[in-house]
Amino acid sequence: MSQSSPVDPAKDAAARAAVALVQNGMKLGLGTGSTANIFVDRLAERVHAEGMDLICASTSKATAEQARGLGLVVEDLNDIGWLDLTIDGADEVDPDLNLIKGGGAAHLREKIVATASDRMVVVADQGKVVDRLGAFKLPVEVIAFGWKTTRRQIERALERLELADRPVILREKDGQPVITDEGNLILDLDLGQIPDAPQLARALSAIAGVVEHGLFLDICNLAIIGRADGSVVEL
Ligand code: ABF
Repeated sequence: MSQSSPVDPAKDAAARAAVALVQNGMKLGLGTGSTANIFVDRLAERVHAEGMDLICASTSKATAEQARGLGLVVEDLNDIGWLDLTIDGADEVDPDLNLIKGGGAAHLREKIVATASDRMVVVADQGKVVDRLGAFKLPVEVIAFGWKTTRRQIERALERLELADRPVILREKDGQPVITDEGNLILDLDLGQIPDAPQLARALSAIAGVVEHGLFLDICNLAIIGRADGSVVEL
């Protein structure tokens, strides 16, 4: 195990169930975050126990380091080309399998990897399941150049969508802006509720300076939701 803290039983249950979906010879996308990390741990256990051959692409430097440290083969997505399956975490999952991702600041690579996969499966604990997306602050990765202007454009877009006065917050850690693996910044949109996610996604994607938003619409094929008692449900 690569975790030093006790493993959350709900996340572990989801991760174990996802490992069962992996078949020998697959090209596999590896997600980012604590649940994806548990999946990578469990995957490595199975790969070594069964002598499986897999080629993995990672959604972050952190997961690539973890996976390689556990003896998994991680290659550049450009060299792999296309993936059979990606397993990743999420910040919110709605009943239609639409997601908010990006709490770990990795949603740009996560979306590239997920959409280069035949199948994308989310692993999450019950707390991530919502009726409607938006309580989790929506992450938007933006170019550092002119980011304050980009923020203003986002605020204007929100006004047009009757989401005026919702805070758009530069993500910081230890008093410094968070820098993504691609060298960009993150703006977190505190929306409370998203009335029309496709409309918001289109509006954000149309803004110069926005690299990618954390709405994953019609990308996820299955969500494996773990519960504290070790059981799982599928959405
Ligand atoms: C990544 O990790 C994200 O897109 C999401 O933000 C986060 C979920 O992390 P955790 O599993 O730790 O809740 O998948």
